[in-house]
Amino acid sequence: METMNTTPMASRFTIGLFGRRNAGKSSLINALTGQNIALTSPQAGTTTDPVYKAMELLPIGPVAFVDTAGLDDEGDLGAKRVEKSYEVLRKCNLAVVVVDAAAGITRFESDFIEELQRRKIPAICVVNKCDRGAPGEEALAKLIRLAGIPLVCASTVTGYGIGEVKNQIVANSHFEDAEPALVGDLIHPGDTAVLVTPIDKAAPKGRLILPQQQTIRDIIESDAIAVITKEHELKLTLERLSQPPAIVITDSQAFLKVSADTPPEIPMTSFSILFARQKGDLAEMVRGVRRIERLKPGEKVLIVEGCTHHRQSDDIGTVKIPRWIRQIAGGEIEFVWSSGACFPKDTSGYAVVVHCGGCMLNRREMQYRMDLVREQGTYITNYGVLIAYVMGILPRALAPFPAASLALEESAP
Ligand SMILES: Nc1nc2c(ncn2[C@@H]2O[C@H](COP(=O)(O)OP(=O)(O)OP(=O)(O)O)[C@@H](O)[C@H]2O)c(=O)[nH]1
Ligand SMILES: [Mg+2]
Repeated sequence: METMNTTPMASRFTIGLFGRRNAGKSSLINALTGQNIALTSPQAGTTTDPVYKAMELLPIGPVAFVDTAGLDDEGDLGAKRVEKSYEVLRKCNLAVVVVDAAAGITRFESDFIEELQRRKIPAICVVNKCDRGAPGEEALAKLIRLAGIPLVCASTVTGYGIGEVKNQIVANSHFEDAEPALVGDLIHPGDTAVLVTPIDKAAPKGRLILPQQQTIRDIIESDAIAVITKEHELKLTLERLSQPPAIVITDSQAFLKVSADTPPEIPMTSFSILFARQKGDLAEMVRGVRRIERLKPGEKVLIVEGCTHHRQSDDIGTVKIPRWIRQIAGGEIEFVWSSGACFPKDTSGYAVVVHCGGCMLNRREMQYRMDLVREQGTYITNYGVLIAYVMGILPRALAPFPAASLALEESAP
């Protein structure tokens, strides 16, 4: 379970273990971590749901291993489990495909590796149970050819090859798709950044929400100073500072007041715009909001929430956003909602996808969703960009980001 004292799961380098039932996926997690944390047994189908195990794996740092159900599970329930194993891919930075040396690579592994390549997820293959007989030269060549990814022979029972599995995990872990800066590139050491976080009935008790925590962390890590206030004290806060802050960052719901209370020469943006930039492509989100301006009555809009953890009665995704979009479009628009893991593979029937901030999604998953939508000729935007647009302050909120500002001008109707 994620707590305030651990690295958030979405920020951990996530390593999924996949393979047929009984291949030794759970045993491999135990061997890699040196702990007995995953349940193993000779019974096929021991692991039924994805299980996340957070740990430190040097030199990578905080990682999460994901143990999954077998790719060859059968029956209605089995098919659902296989689907869940595939869903884990949306969070994976690296996949380990585990194969029983005696069984070799079949269409279960090949289909899966194909999906990995489609999603551009780096992967390695572990040929397990080599204590019972390692593949000969010819068999090994065939396995390497069929897998098409780096391959290691190992045994979780004797420990043979486990060190090499670790080496290959490290060698194939690509960090170029690690998350870029949140605010670090907008501030200098010694700068002050003012954060505005309304505390209303929707705010969680006794703490700040994850995007706020992460922004504070990024500011102090940049040797800058974070000053945090509610929207009502913003004016006073700015008066008290002896120098104007480098930036004011607000929760979208306080946009109007914060924009009014922040002098125009001080850059101002929102948490959700910062996250939209970090996780995806802000310029593309801006083009998506422009597409909403061109909506015609009868067109369809998909609203996607990455998680369901802060649903309220006057829900932004179910009430406010549809209302705003109908107003912008000036007519009846058909809305469809999806949430959690179920991002539809086919979005071609929609004019625009409106996505939540995606605080529970990692950058890779957000990129995958954006690519999918783009390939199908659909537009995408997100809550934060749309709210800024509706409030009439999108140009100001985008001013710190030249590429996105340009996209806003270029895509003007
Ligand atoms: N001989 C031998 N047996 C192994 C090895 N690794 C795992 N096993 C055994 O294979 C069986 C299945 O191991 P698990 O780790 O539960 O396999 P799994 O892939 O997680 O299986 P499911 O959860 O059922 O999909 C257990 O009886 C393990 O003890 C190995 O390297 N050599
Ligand atoms: Mg298992």
